[in-house]
Amino acid sequence: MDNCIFCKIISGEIPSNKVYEDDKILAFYDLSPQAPVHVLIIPKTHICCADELDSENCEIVGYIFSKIPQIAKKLGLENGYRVVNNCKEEGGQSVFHLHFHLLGGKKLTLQMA
Ligand code: DGP
Repeated sequence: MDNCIFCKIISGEIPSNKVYEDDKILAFYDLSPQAPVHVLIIPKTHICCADELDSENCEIVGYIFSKIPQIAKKLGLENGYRVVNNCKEEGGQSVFHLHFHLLGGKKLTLQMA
């Protein structure tokens, strides 16, 4: 999609530090890490946000979660991690291409807002 930062990362137009890639998804380090390990996992098809998911396109979410254990292991997150999705403005979303934050590398506190 034009003017989507993450679509440009997928196409290679914007460089990223990749952790995992296959034909459906890409995982790369977040530019502004909020934890010692902070990776973003995105589908290669453009979906704006979790609120845009429906029965036609939601399969990719299960696929992403099926790959998270493998990605977490590669990142050394054997002791645990957090997966976060921010949805739309009031949910704290700033990049409008569906993504999951994979955070870890320390004992995380519960911060709801
Ligand atoms: P969110 O606020 O949930 O939409 O998270 C968007 C994240 O994307 C935020 O943590 C910073 C990250 N980010 C924004 N632009 C870039 C970029 O160009 N490269 C990388 N690696 N991360 C980015």
